Amino acid sequence: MKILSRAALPALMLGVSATALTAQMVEPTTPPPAPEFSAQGEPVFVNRSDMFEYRALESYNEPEFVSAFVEAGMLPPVAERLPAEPMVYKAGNMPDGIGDYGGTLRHVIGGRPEGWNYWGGQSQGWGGIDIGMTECLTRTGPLFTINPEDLEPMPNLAKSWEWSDDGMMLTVNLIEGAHWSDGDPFDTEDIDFYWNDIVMNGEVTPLNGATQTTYGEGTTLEIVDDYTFTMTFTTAFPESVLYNFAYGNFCPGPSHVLKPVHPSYSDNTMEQFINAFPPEDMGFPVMGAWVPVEYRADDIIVLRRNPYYWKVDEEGNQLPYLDEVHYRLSTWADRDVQAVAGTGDFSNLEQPENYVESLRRSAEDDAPARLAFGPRTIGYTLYPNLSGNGWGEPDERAQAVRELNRNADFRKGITQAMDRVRLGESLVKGPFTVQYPGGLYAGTSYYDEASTVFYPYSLESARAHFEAAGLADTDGDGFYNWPEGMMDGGNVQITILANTDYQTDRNLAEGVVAMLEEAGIQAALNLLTGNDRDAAQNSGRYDWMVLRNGTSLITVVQNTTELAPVGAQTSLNHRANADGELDLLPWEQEMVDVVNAFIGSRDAAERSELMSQYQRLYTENLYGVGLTAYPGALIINKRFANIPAGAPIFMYNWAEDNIIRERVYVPADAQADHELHPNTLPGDDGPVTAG
Ligand code: BQZ
Ligand code: CA
Repeated sequence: MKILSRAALPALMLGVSATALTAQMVEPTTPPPAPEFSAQGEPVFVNRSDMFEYRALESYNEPEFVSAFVEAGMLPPVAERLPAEPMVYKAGNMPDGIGDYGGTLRHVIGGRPEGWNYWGGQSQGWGGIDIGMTECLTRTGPLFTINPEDLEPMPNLAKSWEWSDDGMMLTVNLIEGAHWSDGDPFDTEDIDFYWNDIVMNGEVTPLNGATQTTYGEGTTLEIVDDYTFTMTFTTAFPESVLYNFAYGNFCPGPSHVLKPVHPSYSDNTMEQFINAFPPEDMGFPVMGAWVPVEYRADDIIVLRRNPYYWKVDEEGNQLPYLDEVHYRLSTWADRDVQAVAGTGDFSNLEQPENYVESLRRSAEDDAPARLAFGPRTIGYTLYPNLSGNGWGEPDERAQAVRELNRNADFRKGITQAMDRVRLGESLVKGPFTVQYPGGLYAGTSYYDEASTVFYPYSLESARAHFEAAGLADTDGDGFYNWPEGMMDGGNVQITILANTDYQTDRNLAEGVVAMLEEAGIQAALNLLTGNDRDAAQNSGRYDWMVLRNGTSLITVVQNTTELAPVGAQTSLNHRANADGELDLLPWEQEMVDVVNAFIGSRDAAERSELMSQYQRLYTENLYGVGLTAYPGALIINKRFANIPAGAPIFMYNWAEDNIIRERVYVPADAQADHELHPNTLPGDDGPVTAG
């Protein structure tokens, strides 16, 4: 620690000797060991080719009620509704084999739909609804069951791809003859619109956000024919693009309905484009297995099977098996309660406050749902806004906080004010939570403990770092003041942005505020509901935020560009200002270089070494202040079959993707009468019956 040189001047000005300061500071260590917690249920590891293939079958089947639509001339025969070579799921990989048609899957979600324009960045309420409606070029959720030697994104809408010899070009082959749920052909018109008018248009960012640098600076895309396109890169073999072809990043929209209302092809403003498909509008075309047919605000969204879905089982049964899916518009906590009570069918148990009651209820003989804990992949980080050049238009106070955030001593003070044992126990007692330093998760493939720097809890050391950052309690009220001439010398005040839709997020944010106050920093909560919180984060309108981490810190290969400010809009907590300028700190630049080198490398040993460097840069410099991490549990009603063993609630994606819902079924003799629109198919204005 070069504390003498850096802190000497401010310390001497405050009459505290620099040596006294260093005596109070507690050195960083490596992280404390995680309490043993073994996940229940192991995945059955297979190769992707064991799971599915693309193949034409002799004949195809559909639910009886759908045939009535064909007989009434309302639909083409099923063979014409399917691609030449549909995706065929192999029975050998289905835990409970070929399924029965019928049944309803009842999700409960805590989000709310803003509209159907996922490509305009609108949320549909999360909880699996967008994952199910928007299918993407590749798929990664189910990768938790794939053998490490075959670990590469699964083909999905892209059925195959080839690299050029020099690795500078990728040729992508789409599935041929698939249709949107309204019968419109799926082809490279949809790719062209998505790439040129959404991804490369800096004014709009799709939900979960592919941006101009997600596929590498300077990358171009060319359409070759109806089902083929190429991408040309500026570095060789950026294989991470295949992961960024998956959910969230390359999920093309229905260009036949989006293009006519896009600003480049109409008189609409971007705002009008984004809001062109309100949740009340039914019949929005999807590539997913189910299509919205009913929306009642704050009550429910009902979806019915997509008659053009492009996947079948080995006996030629067009999928999905389940005819109807609900998203009850409630709260995330209620999702847990309803799943264990049996009035809902699915939950990712991710809020530890509900663990004890959920475990107790699920242990009873007559419990309606199975509950299985997975690996420790749910984690929270306290992120500083590291922009010093105006991202999010800060006022004088907010700008002053950001200047502090960019000071290593201030960040060290913040992290050493965190008592992570107390934070974890405030959520749940027992072997669940671990003190999380931040950065890559312990127990994951790129984690390297020796590269992980942990700053232990110490109020004394926290205060020493705040003083080394030039702060002093000049009016003796127990809270640090701004230096003379700044903000009228009043107390430093920082705000903590958090998601009010989760008890856990609120508990952690409240704990952070209390601990900062104990260390002499006044903090206030800024609790916003999901969609507003996400918007505040993405526009940089916050000082610090409590954030539940995404997949990038768990798998590294999914959403890799999120790991550092490699592009203007890729980082979680440091994006470019309105002029497109990123004012990276030196160690941030090093992180960017390491992440870019990782993206460009095909050498496993080199990639591991680069991620060790990343981990040291992240945890030593506190790109984020880790708080706590713990295992989640999957809760699913016992009547459902084909649930893959060991499915984690969160890894490459959420369980709503991981369990492959289009293969899930309810055995005929266990189907309950939950259907709200039996024997109907999606129409332009809602559910329609045959004839
Ligand atoms: C899972 C998930 C499926 C988003 C969302 C929500 C948004 C965030 C995050 C989770 C919910 C559930 O998480 O909590 O268990 O069902 O939907 O998408 O927190 O506010 O923006 O990143 O995935
Ligand atoms: Ca004060």
